[in-house]
Amino acid sequence: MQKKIAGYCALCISRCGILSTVRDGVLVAVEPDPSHPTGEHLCIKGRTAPEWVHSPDRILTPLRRTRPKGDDDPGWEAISWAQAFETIADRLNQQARTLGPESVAFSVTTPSGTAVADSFAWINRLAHAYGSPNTVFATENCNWHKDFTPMHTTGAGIGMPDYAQTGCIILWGFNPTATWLAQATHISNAKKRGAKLVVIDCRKVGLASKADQWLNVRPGSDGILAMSLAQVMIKQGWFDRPFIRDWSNGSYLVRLDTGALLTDADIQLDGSTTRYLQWDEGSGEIIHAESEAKPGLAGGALPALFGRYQVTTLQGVITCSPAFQCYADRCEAYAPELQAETTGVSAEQVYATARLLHESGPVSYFTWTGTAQQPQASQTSRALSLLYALTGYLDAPGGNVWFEKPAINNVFGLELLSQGQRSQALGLAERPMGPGTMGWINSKDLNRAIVHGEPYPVKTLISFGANPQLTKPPTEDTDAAFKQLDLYVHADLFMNPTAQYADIFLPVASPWERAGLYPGFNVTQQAEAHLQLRPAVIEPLGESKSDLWIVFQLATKLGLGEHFFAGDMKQALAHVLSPSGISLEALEAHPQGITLPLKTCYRKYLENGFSTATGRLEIYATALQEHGYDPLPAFSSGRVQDSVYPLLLTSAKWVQYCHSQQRNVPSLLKRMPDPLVELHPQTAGAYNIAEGDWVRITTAHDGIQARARLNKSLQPDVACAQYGWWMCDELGQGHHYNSLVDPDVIDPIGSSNSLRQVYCNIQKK
Ligand SMILES: Nc1nc2c(c(=O)[nH]1)N[C@H]1C(S)=C(S)[C@@H](COP(=O)(O)OP(=O)(O)OC[C@H]3O[C@@H](n4cnc5c(=O)[nH]c(N)nc54)[C@H](O)[C@@H]3O)O[C@H]1N2
Ligand SMILES: Nc1nc2c(c(=O)[nH]1)N[C@H]1C(S)=C(S)[C@@H](COP(=O)(O)OP(=O)(O)OC[C@H]3O[C@@H](n4cnc5c(=O)[nH]c(N)nc54)[C@H](O)[C@@H]3O)O[C@H]1N2
Ligand code: SF4
Ligand SMILES: [Mo]
Repeated sequence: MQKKIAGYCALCISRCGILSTVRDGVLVAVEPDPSHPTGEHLCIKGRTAPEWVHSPDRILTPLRRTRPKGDDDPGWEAISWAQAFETIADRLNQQARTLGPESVAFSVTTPSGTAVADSFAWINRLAHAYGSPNTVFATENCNWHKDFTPMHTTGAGIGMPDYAQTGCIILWGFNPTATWLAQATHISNAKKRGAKLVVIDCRKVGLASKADQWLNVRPGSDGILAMSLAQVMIKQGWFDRPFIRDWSNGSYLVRLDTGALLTDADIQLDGSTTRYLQWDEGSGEIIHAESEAKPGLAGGALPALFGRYQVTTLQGVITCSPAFQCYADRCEAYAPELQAETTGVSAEQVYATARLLHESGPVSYFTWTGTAQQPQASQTSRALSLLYALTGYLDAPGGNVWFEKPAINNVFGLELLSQGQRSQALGLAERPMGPGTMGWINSKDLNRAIVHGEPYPVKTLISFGANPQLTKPPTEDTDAAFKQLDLYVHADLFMNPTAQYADIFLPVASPWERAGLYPGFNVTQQAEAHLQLRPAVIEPLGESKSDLWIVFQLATKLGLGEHFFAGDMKQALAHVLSPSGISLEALEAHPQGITLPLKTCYRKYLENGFSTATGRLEIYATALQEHGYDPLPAFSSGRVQDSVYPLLLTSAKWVQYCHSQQRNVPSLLKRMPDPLVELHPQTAGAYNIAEGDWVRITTAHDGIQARARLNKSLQPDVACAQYGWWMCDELGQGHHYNSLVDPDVIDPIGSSNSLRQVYCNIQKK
């Protein structure tokens, strides 16, 4: 019996539309479904999914450890689901009473590189309903700077390029050919229709070969490069002046003595501290920002963006400048001529790129981990948001937009946590604007709480996938933390180096064995309007179960059924769907999904303003300033290189694998059998290294092995290596990229690690 069933590949963020062929209960083939809005192409991971689903390495029963942690063999013993839940629920109930629910941390793998997106919101809801503000995941090195940091500037994430209408696309530290196939497809289409392309990447990879401008930036200097581009655009007047004047706080006056925005309270007793002041170029006087004509409408006043003005305040006469002038001044320090050596990009190329942006709008951009895994990632994100704001195409046709998506109920459940509990999120006190605000914590803070009880003890970890032993830089506490946990539960399809520390392992069904709801496929308006309930195409293997089932079972056993539809998953999904107007039954009857007739609404700020503290796009980030951070981007040029560690190492993703996964898929391993390090041929020559040689990479923290691949697109002193390797027989241990990284160097706002700015040495093995 053979069937072909429509669905989507859930293995990464691309969520490509697929047809799965099932023969006698076995998944035998996966092919693209061209009728699906993301079904034009399929990558090799999707095509080889049958090998992954039916891998002999799948763990198919719940397991309990019988030997001490640290032993090579955990002495796994099969147990029943009932036994597993009893142990977990007893422990969680008891710990909530004795140490408080914050002493239990939850963990989840990345929804962008796994199928855990099916249950991501529900896993977070479980943590919140239980009372824990501590869910550890990859966010600080993954989506935080794409989805959350831009809020400090525009009140929203970066949105999505309107590829169908854009005139010029910037891909900044983002290689969709390897990481988001559906975007790569639309970029290629836009390119064919004549759109320009700018790629900013330290390797000429993916679409960079088709780019009109490829900027070979030195790892970690992206923020500086963004300021260089902005300097040219401001100096040449190549920016959307009316948009900046009317819709940003660039026209608000800044007191140059204190750096604060000038408000009504500065000029009159009992004045408001939230009424901002501008300089009217027409009358040569200060005016109240909001009391004049509605921004964008002719009202007589012409707020200045440049200049220095003397303003009489209650404290005397002080010098003020529009915030935009302060930004322009800051950009001067990063003028392209001054920074070419730091960024590796010539002043001529910066100038030519700025001109291209000016002449070929509407401009759109996408950025991801190339700019996020750096110790200055938050200010880098700010610099990118500001540069983009200069173009004026935010939320405009052909710019970065927010396609209309099906309306659904959000079940993330942060509101289930009291303010008191929310404020206990580990790391939130140190970084009040970081992921802690969403109940997300990082591994370093978690390890410290487990090992040192600081600021309070954490003794239990409930993990849905993830492999932080390899995907995060190890801290001195990492091993001790995983050994010291009283209870560590890991739910996964496979055993991994982190799961080896578990007390209880729960077997998870693959996305082909369970249903999954996806409300919006991101990349175009049509895709974003597509709502799909991916059906299970085969029975769950062995005793494996979906993450959703595990969450709902655990919730009811903990007495939290009221927040989980008394354990009824169908009712829960129907609740999620209810605002969309599409029923669960309708989606079940249409496994290929249903596209709603939604239309993009552009320039929503004309109606609503921006969701920032001042209600305007914030050139001057007032919320950051309030928390003691610089309201304008500022960057250090990084460490001066030394002779011991002369090379600058970064990392990237390849199409064959997601992070530390899929190394057990024979067809993929055949294509990419060893961890790679890319080196410039000249550099390789200087170290007597040839293509394919094993190389040792050393930093102040560790040394690892990788196979050399020569890549002449790199700058000679830059290298790029793979992370996530652990199954490699030839050399056993010693491929752990992140062990090279200094775990103590983190972004002060968002806490991202320095994964892409690692000073190292290499040697032929
Ligand atoms: N095949 C595959 N696809 C994936 C994933 C996967 O693991 N494998 N993971 C998914 C997830 S979770 C994510 S977050 C996304 C990430 O998707 P991407 O951000 O596209 O991932 P990367 O390839 O790691 O990084 C993009 C580019 O950044 C460049 N780069 C490195 N250092 C720097 C730098 O300092 N500056 C600049 N400008 N560029 C730099 C690299 O050369 C690389 O080409 O992919 C998702 N899709
Ligand atoms: N040096 C360096 N390090 C990086 C990065 C980098 O570019 N460079 N990228 C970072 C990024 S962007 C990310 S997102 C992180 C990712 O870090 P992690 O979230 O730790 O990702 P993986 O290594 O892919 O681990 C995924 C685990 O979850 C399991 N899994 C897969 N699907 C499911 C599912 O549906 N349910 C459950 N319960 N388990 C599942 C897999 O079998 C695997 O064991 O890595 C980060 N680490
Ligand atoms: S890009 Fe590959 S892994 Fe990602 S959804 Fe598409 S087919 Fe699956
Ligand atoms: Mo990620």
